[in-house]
Order: sequence, then structure tokens, then C-alpha cells
Amino acid sequence: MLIAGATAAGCGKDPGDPLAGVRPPRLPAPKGAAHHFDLRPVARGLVRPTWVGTAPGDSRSLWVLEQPGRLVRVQGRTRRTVIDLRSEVKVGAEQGLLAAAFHPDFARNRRLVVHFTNRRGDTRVVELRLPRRRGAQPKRRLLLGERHPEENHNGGTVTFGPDGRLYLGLGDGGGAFDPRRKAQDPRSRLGKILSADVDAPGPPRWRALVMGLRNPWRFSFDAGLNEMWIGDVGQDAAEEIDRIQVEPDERPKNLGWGPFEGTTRVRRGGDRLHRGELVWPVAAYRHERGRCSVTGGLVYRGSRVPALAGRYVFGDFCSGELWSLKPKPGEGAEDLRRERAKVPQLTHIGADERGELLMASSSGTIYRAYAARGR
Ligand SMILES: [Ca+2]
Repeated sequence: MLIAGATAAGCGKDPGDPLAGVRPPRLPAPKGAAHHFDLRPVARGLVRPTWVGTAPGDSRSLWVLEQPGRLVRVQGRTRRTVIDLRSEVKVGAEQGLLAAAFHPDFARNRRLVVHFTNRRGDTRVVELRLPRRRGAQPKRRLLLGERHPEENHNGGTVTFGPDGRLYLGLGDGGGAFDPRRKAQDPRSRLGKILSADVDAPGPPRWRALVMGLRNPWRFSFDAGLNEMWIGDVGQDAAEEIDRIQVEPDERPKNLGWGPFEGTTRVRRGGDRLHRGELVWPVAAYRHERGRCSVTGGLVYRGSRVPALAGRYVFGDFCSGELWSLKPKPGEGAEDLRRERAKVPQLTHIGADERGELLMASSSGTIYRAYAARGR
């Protein structure tokens, strides 16, 4: 559900609030639980994994990020540390080595990008070119360095889009209720999803695709529809899922934080929405039954779990619950269902080279999804 013209005045309860008349849509309520898939552990004993994926040209391995700073290649029972950044990474609840992205041409150029918190607590996005010779150091290039005021809301995902650009999610800088008002500040990189062409010569030129974010820990592309799905972690009221058309040449779309958390108006003095199409979440849930922090997932385009075809899968870090929903044609979502499977301390939902689901738990385990038995 999209609302153009974010500053529409109206007849809300507070006549002094210019956003009082902005009417959010009704979001889908969860239907009965579903049993679309089961999970099986495929690797255990990793150190606080934050991310799992497969590298182009390497279908035999899983590549796992450990929050303290290592990239580990897992092949059966064999583990190999490919990159060790532990001496320069600061680890905290939300700090550490947070996400990685393989260059689409990784099989030839050996380039990948990592996003981490450095020892000063600031954001670093670095490109590494893996050496052919074992033991040699990777070549590195700084793609983005951003001062980060607090320990929380560092964002996370870094990934290449279907257009070959690199995309990065940054949180609002931390603290409660975006005290520095960064998410609505177009001059700040905080509270944004940014993109840059990292194949162009010279330093990357970052620009915002989305603004008004609190902490986009995970987002992903549904490449065929040129859409992005975002899990924006909430404050007290709502964990939300957002769905946007990727239109990098348009003005950044505005997801509403801090004036809105989910569809709830957050009352603060003097805040306003910057211009840009206001996009409401397509789904949201509250902090009840141990739920605390959304882990955005992806639209399933694999084949192993036919019942999930075309559904968006996401979960909650604290409760470990997983949900799936069906994108409505064009915009919005329906058929929101809690899944039977759970992943405690869910940090990441990714896919292998065939689009099959991989999930990471900070407890140390990596899972794969399989079609539910008995269906
Ligand atoms: Ca929002």
C-alpha cells in the first residue's frame, strides 16, 4: 500500500500534528500456522554466525560469517578460515562482522565485500580480493567508512542487486527513537539503504535508494520482479516488513521512521517526514510472546519446497519463530502464516546458488530447509 504525498494534513486527534491525517493501511493478520518446510542442521559449532551463503562457481561449500570477524568456508566437516578480521572488528550485541556479498563475477575476479564494525565502533565496508595462493593476504579497498554514534542500529546487509550495483543497509545511528533525527535527514547516510557502482573507476559514489529506516538488519532482492524486501527492526511497537519497487533513478522512497514505527505514529516534538513517497509496511508484528527483533528473509524462488514457491520467508531473532506470506500482485501481502519450524537466535535467512533456503543461528548452527514431511 503506497501513499504519495507524505505530508497530507487531515483530521487526526492532534490538530498541531501535520501527520495526524496520514492514514496507514490495514496489515494482514496471521492465519493458522503452516507446515511448509522442515529444517535440518548442516553445520554446527560455528562462533556466532551472522550470515551464510554460497559463492558463485563453488557449489560444494557454504561460506559463513562469524560475528567476531572470520569468514569460514565449510565443506562437509572441513572448515577453513578464508578471512580473519578479528583484530580489527569490535564485537557487541549488534556489532561485529555483519554481512558479506560475493561479486557476481567472483568465480573470475575473486572479489567480495564485507560489512563490519571497526574497533572504534564505526562502520566499514571493505572489498577484498582473495589471493589465489593460500597464505597470501587479500588485497583490500575501502568502499565506505561511516562514523557510528552508538553501539546499536548498525544495519547489516550488503549485497549486489540485479543491476550489478552494490547495496548496503545502515541503521539510524542508534539510541532510542532516532535522537539525532538521521533517518529523515537526506544529508546523512544513516537510516538509509544505499547503492554504489563498485565496478566504476574511482571511489564509490553512494546514493540513497530508501530512507526513513531504523535498523535494516536484513534485506534482499526478488530479482525477477525488481523488488526489494526489507525487515526493519522496531523500537517498542512494531517489527516490520517492507516491499518496494527498485527505482534507483527516482527520489528515495521513505519508510517513515522516526515519525512512524510500523503504522504507529511516534509522538516527538518537531519531527517531520522528508519528501519522497511514503511506503507503509506490508506486514508487522508486536513484541509479544518473546518476540523482539525481525530478521528479514527473502522471496523463495527455489524448487525443493514447492509449497513455499513465491512466498516471502522471515523470522524473529528472539522467539526464533518463522513466518511466510504471499506477495499480492503489484503491492501488499496476504496469507501471513507462522511456520512450524523455528530457529533460535535467527540471524540470517539466505539462499544457495539454486535458491534453496539457508538459515543461520547465532547459537552456532546452520540449517537447510526441506519440504515438510507428510504433506
Ligand atoms: Ca517504516
